[in-house]
Amino acid sequence: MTAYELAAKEYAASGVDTEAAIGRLKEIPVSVHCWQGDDVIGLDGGGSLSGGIQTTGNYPGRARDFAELTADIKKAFSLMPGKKRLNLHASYAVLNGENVDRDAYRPEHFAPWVQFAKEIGIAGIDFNPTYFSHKNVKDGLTLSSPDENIRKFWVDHGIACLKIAESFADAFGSPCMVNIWIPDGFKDVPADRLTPRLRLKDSLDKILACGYDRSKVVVAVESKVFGIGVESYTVGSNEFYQNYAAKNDICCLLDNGHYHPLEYVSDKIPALLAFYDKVALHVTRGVRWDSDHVVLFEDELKEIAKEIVRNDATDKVMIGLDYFDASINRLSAWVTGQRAMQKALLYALLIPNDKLRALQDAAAFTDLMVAQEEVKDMPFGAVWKEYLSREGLSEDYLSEIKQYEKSILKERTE
Ligand code: RNT
Ligand code: ZN
Repeated sequence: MTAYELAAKEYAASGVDTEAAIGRLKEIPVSVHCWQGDDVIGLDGGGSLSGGIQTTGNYPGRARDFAELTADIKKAFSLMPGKKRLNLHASYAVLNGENVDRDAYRPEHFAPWVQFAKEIGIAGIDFNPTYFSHKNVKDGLTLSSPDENIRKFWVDHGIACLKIAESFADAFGSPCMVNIWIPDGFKDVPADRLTPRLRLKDSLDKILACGYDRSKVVVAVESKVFGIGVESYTVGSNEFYQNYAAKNDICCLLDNGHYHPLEYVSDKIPALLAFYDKVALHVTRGVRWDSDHVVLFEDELKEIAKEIVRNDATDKVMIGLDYFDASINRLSAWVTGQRAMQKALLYALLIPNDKLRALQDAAAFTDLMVAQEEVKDMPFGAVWKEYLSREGLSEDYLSEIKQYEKSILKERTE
């Protein structure tokens, strides 16, 4: 018997069908962010990152233009198992020298991305207006700015992005998720916490009133607790956005780096599933702060995956990745994080969830504890390897990436 056959037998004895798990896993889309490839710099000219988020490190080989970024994405995606979507920021517009600002971007500025995504067999594109790294971030504020012209510019940017998102939905026949995150906040104690939030509310109302097609575009709002240089107050806080989303029938995006350290997104997912049809995620790994380290196969990631799988919410929870490490090979960062997400989903699919739920309902907590411990030393690795080989991949992705580093990345000198 092969290692997989032995594993399948052992799982079957605990009531788990490994074939069904593998079959489900390859259908769960993961939206992979484009911004790991270039340290969130973008292609539309800013050149540096602002907004209280930060990449650290100076590993050679950063993608500097559309051609380099797409080449890296193509290579990295070829080493990722499962169904992939591509998550783009508006700052990745391909402008070809045209003098146009973010309030007037059009679908044609992203046509090369659509073509590229189709060429490499991507299932769909998701989108993000870019409210940072731009001269119109005035005094750290965008949609909540007291300056009406600034607010108008960013409202128009939001509307432009919804139109672009519709074009992505049309191109792939698959709805596009648009996530709104703004960096707005204050470094030190504010004199007024309400008015900026009322201005943000009004700006969002104006964006949503543009008449976008809700069957094609799913809008999400992403809250945050604090950013670097904006430690004391965040306009788009959790309570603000959760209420805004509920009242306006849009959805919340939970980034697991955006809460106090002992608040868990795995616990927030089922809370929101009780009220919302859709919940969006930015899966990341914060080390002491929202540091966006590469996602690893760790406990909280497993808990997040469990909440998606055991609540039958694989079509309700839109999984997106959001991390950026500039201190290591960027392709390896991409693949390691995406594979970790897939591993966590497989791990959750291989848990006898009905059995465990029944123990909980029967208040059989002793049995439940023991059964949950047993899950941890099941032969997960053999099923993972089998899944990879059926996806045409092996466990080793690093040798290929090192080869690519040698032949392609080394040639890129700043
Ligand atoms: C920032 C948010 C946001 C960004 C990306 C680039 O704290 O997490 O989602 O990381 O949009
Ligand atoms: Zn995020």
